[in-house]
Amino acid sequence: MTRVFIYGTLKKGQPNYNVMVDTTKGRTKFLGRARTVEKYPLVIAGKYNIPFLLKVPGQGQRIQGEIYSVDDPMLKFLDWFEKCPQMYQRTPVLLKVEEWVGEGEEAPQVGSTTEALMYSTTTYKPEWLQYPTFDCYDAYGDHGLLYVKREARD
Ligand code: PCA
Repeated sequence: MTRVFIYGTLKKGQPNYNVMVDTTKGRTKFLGRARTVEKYPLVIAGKYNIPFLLKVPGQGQRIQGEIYSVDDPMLKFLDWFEKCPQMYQRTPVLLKVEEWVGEGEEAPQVGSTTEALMYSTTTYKPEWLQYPTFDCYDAYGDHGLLYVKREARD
């Protein structure tokens, strides 16, 4: 099992959450919520309004998201789904735990620091660094940049 930090469309209530609970792809277990220790620019970019966490630590905001434990088939599926490593790269990130519901011996304390893997990107257009940043992605937020699901793209 691998711990993954989810900050975008795969979060609960977001357009791709169905993937996280699709048991034909693999298994996921929600462990809790956390915020990145470092700031990152989380922007919404491109004609499909895709959320991108740019691998530029120190800029932007501390990002809020969810930690899941995923099995190998699900991890493989998520890599495919997130076009990793072409579009996003899956790399470790330091997190401060805000809520923990996962059971087991390795449960971190709320307020402590833990690590997980996340899908961020080093391949972005320079102008994206000027875009508004978000700390907590919501596809349906008042920014109006509604995410375009894969099946609806042209
Ligand atoms: N899916 C991944 C990365 C960005 C996205 O939309 C996530 O939710 O963390």
